[in-house]
Amino acid sequence: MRELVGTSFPPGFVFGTATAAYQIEGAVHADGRGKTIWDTFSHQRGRILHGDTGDVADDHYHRMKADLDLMKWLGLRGYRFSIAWSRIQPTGKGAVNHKGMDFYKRLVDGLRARGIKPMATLFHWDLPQALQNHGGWESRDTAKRFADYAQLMFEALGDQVDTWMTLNEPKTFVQNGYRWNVHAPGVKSDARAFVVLHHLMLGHGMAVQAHRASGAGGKIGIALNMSPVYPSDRSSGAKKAANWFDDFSNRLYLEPVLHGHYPSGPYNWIAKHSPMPKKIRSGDMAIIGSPIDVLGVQYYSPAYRDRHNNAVVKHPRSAASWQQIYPQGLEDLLVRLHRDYPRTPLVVTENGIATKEYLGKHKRIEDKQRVKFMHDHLAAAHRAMAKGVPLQGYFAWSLMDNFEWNQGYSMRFGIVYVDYKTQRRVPKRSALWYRDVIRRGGF
Ligand code: GBH
Repeated sequence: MRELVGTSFPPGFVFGTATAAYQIEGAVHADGRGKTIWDTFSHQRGRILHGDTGDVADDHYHRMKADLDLMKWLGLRGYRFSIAWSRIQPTGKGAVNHKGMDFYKRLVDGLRARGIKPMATLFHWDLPQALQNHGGWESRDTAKRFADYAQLMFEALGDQVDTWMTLNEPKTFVQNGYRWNVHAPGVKSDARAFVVLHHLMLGHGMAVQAHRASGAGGKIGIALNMSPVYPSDRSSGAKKAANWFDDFSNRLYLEPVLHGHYPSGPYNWIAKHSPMPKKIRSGDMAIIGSPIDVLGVQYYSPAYRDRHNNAVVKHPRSAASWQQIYPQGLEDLLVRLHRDYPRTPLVVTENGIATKEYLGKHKRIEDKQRVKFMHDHLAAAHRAMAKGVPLQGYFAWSLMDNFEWNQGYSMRFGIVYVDYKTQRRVPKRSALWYRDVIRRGGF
């Protein structure tokens, strides 16, 4: 392995930024796009802070060319975006909607022309509403539909996309969407949630197999959000609670994908609360465990558990109440993933911090907190690499401020500020800093 000096990253290391379709595109009626569960959800009263919706968002659908030039100006080596399934198949099945497909073809062409490696996520939560009307991910059929849609994408862009990610954060979709009723489709049912989990996993595995069958050149993986879990003190109770939470929030997603089975602790709990076990057919686990080329790691916050199994806060929080700032957690997480899954290369597909800044009369947003956050997390990633972790890249969440789900536009994660009245993009201090880091290959 090439020696890492100071905080310089290896030449092939992919410095990128990430976004997702519903959070930036807007243009929800353009070119035959079908309705999604997030269109439905965001238009229900009381669901989203201030009644915000993704109808316009960053209007990226109409401003893609300028946004590509912004990425070029930043010097990005990679860009992670998601594809809105309902632009490709408005009802989630059937023939390709060519105008929708053309948008992603132009995006991918534009990235490649600028020397930016495209990473495409196939599902970042915006399920076509027509499929939801037939049970959505509670229905096994949706996994098959997803693999069919994935296959259409591999046929169209298989040779141009560097890396495919099947699903973004199945945990968040299951938890927020089906257990806590705060994301689309707005359900509160453990029974249904874990059926959804199995079908998501199955869809992932079927898409991986479709990718292999297509003969496309690129890599494929899945993007999982994970938190290192620490006991809040030295008691055996806290240790036990932390292990349980780790099983439930990390291993429940890692083990099926990388070892082809659900971990027994969470599985036994699920079996008591959900008919999910009845949905597992013979052969499913082998499909789910189909080998992947890369694991996407999304890290925002650590988690602590005390002996009463309560969550404990130990570090300063960001503007998002759920986020504790702890860069060391990223090193710990990466090292642990490499220890448990030594054959799998890793890429940080999301890492970022929420702020609530407003441009006002100032010319620039001096987001020193974000600069420090990115610096400290990149340094943590670098330490993990120095310990031998095969980390291939780092994608900052996010390229620009966007629709932060149930928090609407109030929560800003971008390194580029978006003025939602004018759609003007204004690079924050963190964007200038990142640009410099990319140019120098480190800091
Ligand atoms: C990622 O989610 C998403 O992939 C991305 O779309 C999003 O914009 C970004 O990070 C920033 O949030 O829901 O209040 O009960 C991170 C997902 C957010 C999931 C916080 C768990 C827990 C607290 N995490 N959530 S809450």
